[in-house]
This record gives sequence, C-alpha cells and structure tokens, in this order.
Amino acid sequence: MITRRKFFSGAAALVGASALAQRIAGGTQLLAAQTPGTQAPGNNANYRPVVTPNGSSLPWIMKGGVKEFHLIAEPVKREFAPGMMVNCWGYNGQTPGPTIEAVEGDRIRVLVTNKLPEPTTVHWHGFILPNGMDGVGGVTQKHIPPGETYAYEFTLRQHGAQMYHPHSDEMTQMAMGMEGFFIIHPKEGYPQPVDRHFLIFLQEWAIEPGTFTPNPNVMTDFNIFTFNSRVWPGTNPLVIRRNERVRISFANLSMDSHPIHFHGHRWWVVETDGGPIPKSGWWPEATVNVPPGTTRTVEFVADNPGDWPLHCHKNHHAMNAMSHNIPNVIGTDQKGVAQKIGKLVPGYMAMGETGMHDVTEMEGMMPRPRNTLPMMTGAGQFGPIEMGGMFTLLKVRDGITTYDDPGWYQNPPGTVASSVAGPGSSNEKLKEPGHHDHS
Ligand SMILES: [Cu+2]
Repeated sequence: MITRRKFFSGAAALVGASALAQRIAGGTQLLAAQTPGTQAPGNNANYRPVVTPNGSSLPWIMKGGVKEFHLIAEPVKREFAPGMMVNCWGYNGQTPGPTIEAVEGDRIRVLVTNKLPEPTTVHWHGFILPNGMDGVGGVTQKHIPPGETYAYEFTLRQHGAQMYHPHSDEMTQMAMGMEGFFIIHPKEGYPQPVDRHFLIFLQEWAIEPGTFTPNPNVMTDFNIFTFNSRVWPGTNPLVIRRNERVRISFANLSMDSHPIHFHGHRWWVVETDGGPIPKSGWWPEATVNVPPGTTRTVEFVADNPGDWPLHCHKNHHAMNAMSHNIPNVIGTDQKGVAQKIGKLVPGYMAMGETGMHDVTEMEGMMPRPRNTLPMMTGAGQFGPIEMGGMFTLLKVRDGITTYDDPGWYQNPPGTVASSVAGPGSSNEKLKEPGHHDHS
C-alpha cells in the first residue's frame, strides 16, 4: 500500500518539490480568496479541496482515528437571488447542505441532529457500506425523531462524487432542499490531478409567484430551477485561470433530468455515481445529461479565455417562474394591452408581439408579485442577459492571481460579432431579402 506520505514525496520527485509545494500553497491561498470561511479538510495533502459555489465544506474533527462530522437537519432561509427569499429545509443553515469531503480508507462518523418538525434519516447515496448504515427509515434503521441525534459510522471503501439525502418522507424533504455532496478523494491520489473541482447541485422547485415556501406536492409543474439553490444572476461565476485542468461534478435529486451545456470547450465525462470511468471509456460531450438520482463528473482543460455560459439546455430551466404560463401572442399587435391589464392584475405579463426580447425591458417597469424574480434578468457588457434559473458563467482568464470575479471579459479588438448590414454598411447585398450569391 502506498501511504499518503510516500505518494506525496513520489509525486514531488517527479514534478520538482519546490514547484509542487508552490502550486499547492498557491492553490490554498487562491481557494481561500474565493470561499472565505471554508475550512480545508485537513491533513490529506494529496488532493485539492473542492469548491462549492455559493456554498461551503463541512469542517470535521479527528476523534480516536475517526473523522467526525456533524450535520444538523433544520429549516433554513435561502436567498435564491437578491429579491427572492425561500423557506427551505436543509443542513447546517444551508441548502444544499455543506459538502462533506474525505479520503478513501477514512473511517468517518457523521452525527445527525434532527431539528426538523418531523422525523428524518440520512441516506448515503451510492456508498458501499454496512446495511445498517444505509439510512433508510423503517428498512435499515428507526426514523430519527425531532430533537434526537443519531450517529452513522463506516469506512469509505470507494472514491468519487457521491450525495447524501433523507430517506424519510423523501417527497417533502428533498423538495424542500435536503441534499448535499459527499466527495471521496482517491487514497492513491488522482491519476491526473485537477486545479479546480467545482460542485453543482441541480434542483427544481414549485414556488408560486408571491409566495415563500416550495410546494412539495407538485409532480411536474416546477417553476424555479437552481444551481446550488441559487438562480442567475445569484449564481457565483466559476473563475478559472487559463489552461487549468477543471473538474465539475453535477448532482441531481430533482424530478427531471437536466442536460447541462457549456460553451467554448468540450469536456470528457469521467465519472458517475457508480464511480470513475476508466480513461479508455471517457467520452467527449459539450452537454452532459444528469438524470434524477445520479451524479455526473466532467473534466476539461480551460484553454479558451472568455465569459462562457454554463446552463441547463431545457430552455425553461434557464428562466424564472414568470415565464412558464404566459399567454402566447407572437404575431399579435397588443398596443399596450399588457400594461393596461397589468394595472388591474399585478403580475400579468404576456409575450411580446415579436417574442420575449422586449419583455425583458418591460418587466422592470411592470408590477410583480412580492418575492418574485423577473423571468430573465441580469445585464452584461453588451446588454440584457435573457436568462434566469440554471445559468452561470465560466470566466476563463489569462494572468489572474485570485479567483475573485474578474468582471467582464475584454475581447481582443476585432473578435466580437457586430453589424455589417446596418445603415451605412458597405455590404449592401446582405440587406436584400432572398439574395443568393452564386458567383
Ligand atoms: Cu434542467
């Protein structure tokens, strides 16, 4: 067996001890810059701590050779984006719950204190463990009553991106936001270590405009779609130094699949909740579908600088609640009808005659129900960003020294799409409808 120390010194000898030490020190410093308050998981130096955007990792203490974590199941208030607070359930004040990080071979103990108004359990999704630690209420253990603390203790016999969630009144508790990542790093280190490992939990919610509490009884009509329980523009960007090797793990405990797409690069699908895929089996994608009850992990080298969207490709999932049940009036001249009705029915909104573009500007002026976000929102350097929901930006930059938000990408001159057929253009041919140039 290769110990951590042996692995570390072996790796250091390969790439040069000082360079590696510098890289690790630099990484820790940079990580601290982006996620203040995150406690690095401790004494295993052969992995890079993960980054949970808009979230954090759970600290642990060592007790007699066992890593002990403490999860507190409780109601939490979560701001999905400025202007929208939601009454959720989660762990330790957060939804998703804090990320648990440990290393294959570790003996772990997780104390679970139930501060919910009903019983709960914690199931360790995809784990190879003793049956009695599986956390299925009624099947493998008693439900944890409100006010009590149960201990789960087992040895980690695998590595990969796993999840934890209740197996007790699942429909309610997961719909309210109870879920979290459990990342198990390989004992022997990664074959190809990454510089950045981001975690994104996919979730969908039914929160009627004007209300504050998700409706867990909904089966298909979800209207809010989140990355780590945040919607654009409340989602933190993923900031990456150019040419860094990046891993992103997605987890999904919602009722729908989410095809997550990103721009400007392609990634390899390298892992599922069944474990790492051998390198010979990796496949390239620009979109990874994440079905319910799974994790998917992708890897790529971020070699293309810019601001690159990362979003669910189900188009309504990159929108907010107001977009889903509006009258379709494409091609109909409304002549201010929407504004007139809006005065009588707050929150009334219809599509624009020519689509939704005009609505993004109109939305700001129309009354909306309380605690309700615009359907699409946020402004970029070139105008309104017609998105909401499951949307964020990868910000790949040359020469950054921290992972703080670097602002908008400064495109090199002459590399931005721009008008050639407008008034005064030298290219008159492009203005003629139906023109075909066969010369
Ligand atoms: Cu989706």
